Amino acid sequence: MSSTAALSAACMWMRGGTSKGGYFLADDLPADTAARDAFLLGVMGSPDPRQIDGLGGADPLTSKVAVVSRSQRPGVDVDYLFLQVFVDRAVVTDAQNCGNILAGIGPFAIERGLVEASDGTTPVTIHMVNTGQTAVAQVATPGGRVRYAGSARIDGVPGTAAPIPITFKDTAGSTCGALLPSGRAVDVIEGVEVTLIDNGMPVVVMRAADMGISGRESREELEADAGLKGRLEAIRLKVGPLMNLGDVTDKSVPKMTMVSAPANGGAVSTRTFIPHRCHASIGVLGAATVATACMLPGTPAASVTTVPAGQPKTLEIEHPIGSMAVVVEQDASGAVVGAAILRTARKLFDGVVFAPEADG
Ligand code: NQM
Repeated sequence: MSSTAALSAACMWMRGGTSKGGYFLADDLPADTAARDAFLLGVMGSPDPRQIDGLGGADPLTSKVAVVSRSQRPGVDVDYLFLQVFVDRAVVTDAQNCGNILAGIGPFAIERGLVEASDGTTPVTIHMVNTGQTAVAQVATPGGRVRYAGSARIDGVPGTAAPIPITFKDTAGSTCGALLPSGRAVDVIEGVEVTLIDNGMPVVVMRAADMGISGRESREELEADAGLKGRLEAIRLKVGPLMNLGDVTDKSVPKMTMVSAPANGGAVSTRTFIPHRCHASIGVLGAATVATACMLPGTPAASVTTVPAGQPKTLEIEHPIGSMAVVVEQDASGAVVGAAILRTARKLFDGVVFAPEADG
């Protein structure tokens, strides 16, 4: 990190899944958390709804940061800390993880020399610092170099790219301490049946119909619905303590997912607030958590889900612009103990990024 007045740092901008943001080596950022966060707010141009003086894309999905370092943990290649930089508030939070930005971690770690690539496919084992779990990403590395081009397609990203399959294990209770932090599969909050659940991401799952929507609306229609947003936020603020998240006023969790019967042959249809903007599609760990809720008998999600036959089960989680396939791994009792998803990523820019200089 430069010590000149204009704070600057080496940075790679990447699309990870359906999100994008800045990827940094931990050593290239200030060690002091307050200084790091101030720098990152400057890089993104926050707080400002347009992020006009920075690189953020005026959307929570494009105002994201990954901080990566070589791991000291046995059997783990790299540590990945995710930071959400709020768009219109001066807040940087590590209170959530991000499975989309995770998709760029393997390629970034190889590009920066933290992981040696094999000729073919290189598995990268990633410790997710925010929640303490491990994910394994398979990166295409023909000839020992990261290959971004390929034939995999994910909904929400035009064209095709090299596949990056990612597997997760032991994600139950990642942030809330238990899969069902209230101890129940169904709670009634503000008169609405909800499932408070965390299988990698804290999520409140409720029926779209119970929130007065069909569940077929577009992101834009839902964001224009002030009444719906008010009802969602009232539920969210109430469940924070029940989910062991405390006061969630300034937190980006829990996510709020409204479910309805599948519209396109998938398992379930979703519309998710993250938590104040409607997600253009759905988050990765968010989708894994919703898939887990769908498998829990008696829940609002189970009541609208079509569970596919066969093993392992692949649940197509439909969202506003397509679907995300979540392959769930179950134990003998049927409990979900692992999940796998497919993502892609692309290097967009590699260079030096600047935060504004202090005046005077
Ligand atoms: O749930 C957005 C995203 C995410 C998170 C959000 C994510 C995940 O799509 O793992 O990927 O829910 O804030 O990047």
